[in-house]
Amino acid sequence: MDPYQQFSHHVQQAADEFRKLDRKDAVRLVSHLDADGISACALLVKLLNLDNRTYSISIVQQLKPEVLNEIALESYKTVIFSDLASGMIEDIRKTLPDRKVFIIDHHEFTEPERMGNITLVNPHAFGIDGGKEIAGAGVAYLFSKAVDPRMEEYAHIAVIGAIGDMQEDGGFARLNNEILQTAVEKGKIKIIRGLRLFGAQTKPLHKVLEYSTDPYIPGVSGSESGAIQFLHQCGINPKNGAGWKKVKDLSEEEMRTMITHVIMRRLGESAPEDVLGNVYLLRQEEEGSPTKDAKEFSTLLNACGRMGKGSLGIGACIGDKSHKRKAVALMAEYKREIVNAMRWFEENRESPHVEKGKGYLIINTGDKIMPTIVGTMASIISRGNGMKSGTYILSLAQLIDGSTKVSLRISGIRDDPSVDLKGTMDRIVEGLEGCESGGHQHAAGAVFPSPMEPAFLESARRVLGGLAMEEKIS
Ligand SMILES: [Mn+2]
Repeated sequence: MDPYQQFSHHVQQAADEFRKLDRKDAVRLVSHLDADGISACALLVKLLNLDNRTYSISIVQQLKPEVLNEIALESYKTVIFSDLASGMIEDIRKTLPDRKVFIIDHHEFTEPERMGNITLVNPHAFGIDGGKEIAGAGVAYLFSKAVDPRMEEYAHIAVIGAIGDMQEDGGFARLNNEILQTAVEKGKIKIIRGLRLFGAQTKPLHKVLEYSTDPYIPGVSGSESGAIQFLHQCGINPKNGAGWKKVKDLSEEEMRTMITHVIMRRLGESAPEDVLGNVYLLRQEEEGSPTKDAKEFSTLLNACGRMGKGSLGIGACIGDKSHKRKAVALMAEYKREIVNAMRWFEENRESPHVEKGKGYLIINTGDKIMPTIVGTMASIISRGNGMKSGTYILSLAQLIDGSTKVSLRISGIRDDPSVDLKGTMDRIVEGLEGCESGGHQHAAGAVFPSPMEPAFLESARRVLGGLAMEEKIS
């Protein structure tokens, strides 16, 4: 059997285990708070609904030992973790020895000594790359479909999760692609070739162009007047009567003209035609809504999770109209939080909260910024103007429970294989007892008790400063 057949066989076995569970017993679900985690949870919720089972949900940023301790006090006989927990198998086995546990995940992990009562469904166990080929929602989809084939009707939710985890790159790799094909066959997703512009469904056209930093459009990105002027050059009136035109208002002819002009503007860039990509539209969603484009949908889910209202995102995924409306409203609040965070950063740039080192920036927000959006803030700063390419951005936020959450990003360089933020974070926390790290190549994080901040920062300065030195030499 090849690895894919083995994985599929294993998913089937896990589904058999699940079917054996008594319907009288409620199930405990715990999922990650990002778009992928919420999509994964939505699929499991759908499955439990179809299967006439009752359940209770928690959406968390990290699976900390405290979460496991709380579950240990509850009476649920079955616990399902999705889009997290692969790295916590030992802790789970020790804290929940008498429960049936399912881990439905795609994060890398080290094989534990014993699995005990845990059923792990993770492509990495079969040498399949869960970083590229399938996200947490995809694994949840395969598992759900193995339990109940009717779940094929929800394949598109797994696609939203994969997009949220940045697994789309001019198309999808094998497992994701199979799931996408099902969503297309079921009439849920339509793929169109178009400009890779974020917000195309909901924002005015000139705003979409102004905010486009990837692809970067010289003279247009970052400039509202530049964007309006650009549209006039294309022979497109940016206005639509009294309001502004959106991408959907363009004729095919206008769209083609605009694409040509964007490419011409980018002739000085390394890949000028790199503006076209696949756009994944959800057929059943309304035109112009933030849930029409799968990419925007994933942003909406992420916002719900980070604002502490993951259940709204789950409702939006499974088609609950009222939840969807509330989720869209929440998006505005989320944007305000980000604007506040960026304003705090601008105001404190020259204060002791922001430390500029050689090749790195450390931003200690204390308790001023929501811990769930500190990583987003670091990402925006890393993409901003005036940040030297290759600068490490480390941000810290204190949680009310007495721990500190850290995010690591890097500016510029996107496809440099020598960049490995997860590896860098692992080096920073090495030898720091009680400090947990995680993440991947382009984004990493850590959590530790707040009194450890000085020790953590000392190590971070040494590691990040050392990387800046290495780059100079090479
Ligand atoms: Mn994920």
